[in-house]
Amino acid sequence: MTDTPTIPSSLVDALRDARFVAVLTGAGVSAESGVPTFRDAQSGLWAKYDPRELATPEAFERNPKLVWDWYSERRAKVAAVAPNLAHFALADLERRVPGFLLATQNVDGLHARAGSRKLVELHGNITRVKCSRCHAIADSWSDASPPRCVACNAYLRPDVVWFYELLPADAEAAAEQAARECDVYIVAGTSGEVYPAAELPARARHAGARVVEVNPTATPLSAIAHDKLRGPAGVVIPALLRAAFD
Ligand code: BV8
Ligand code: ZN
Repeated sequence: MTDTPTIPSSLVDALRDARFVAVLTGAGVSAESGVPTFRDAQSGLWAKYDPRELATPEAFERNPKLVWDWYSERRAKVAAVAPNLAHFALADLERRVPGFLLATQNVDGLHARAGSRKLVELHGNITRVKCSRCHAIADSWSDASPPRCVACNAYLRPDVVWFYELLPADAEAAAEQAARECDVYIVAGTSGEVYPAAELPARARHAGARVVEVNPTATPLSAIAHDKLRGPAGVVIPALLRAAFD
């Protein structure tokens, strides 16, 4: 049993008295569900590709079949796993504090499946598919690689944010506002290397929030975290809730 890091009593008080709690999550929060993180070596036929090269408009332009098949494999993996204790604890935290917003970089949809509602998906969602030209969301699609849009015949693509594409404006604005307004900012399971999401914890600290990092290892964000809870999110976040609310 992974031992739970000690939760400072001042953090417990801060969480209990918080008017607004904001959270940023990354791939590490889904690791215990069996979803490989971005830094985990890609397996099988994808081993020779850097995810950051595949997740770009250029890659899709160059080789639409390759990119579509990569996402199809990831979509199938995500459909075969379930949310873990970290996802459920964050959905529970949402119900225990007056103000709350969870901003995720994850495209796996596991937060929503765990019951999170005050949730914004900064980088989209892999279970959704849209047209690469008219952006119409497709409810169903052929098994072609990639399939085509019934309205304009352009290729369909996953409804995710690729590198060098802008984030959904409403999601980004909501995440920035939550960072400015929160009393406690929890950043869990992210390496803090992808922008603009990686700027959010610093904005929260700058606005006076207490920043809590949940990650087994140190990251560039550790420097701005008041609390560094070293352990897996599926152990640490439930422990945080037990300490503060049970
Ligand atoms: C944009 C969707 C405007 C697709 C993703 C400023 C400086 C430098 C570069 C830039 C900058 N501003 C913009 C850029 C460019 C770029 C960027 O940030 N590049 C980086 C690589 C330097 N940003 C963009 O392109 C963004 N768009 O800026 O548009 C623009 C336009 C034109 C030109 C310039 C700017 C769009 C970024 C979004 C890209 N899409 N995903 C898909 O999923 O396929 S990013 C994707 O990678 C994820 O969503 C996530 O954001 C990132 C992976 O990071 P993490 O989630 O943190 O995962 P990682 O594996 O790295 O780390 C896991 C962590 O978990 C580790 O720390 C590990 O220790 C920990 N962990 C492991 N197990 C556990 C655990 N923690 C807890 N519990 C455990 N059990
Ligand atoms: Zn179309």
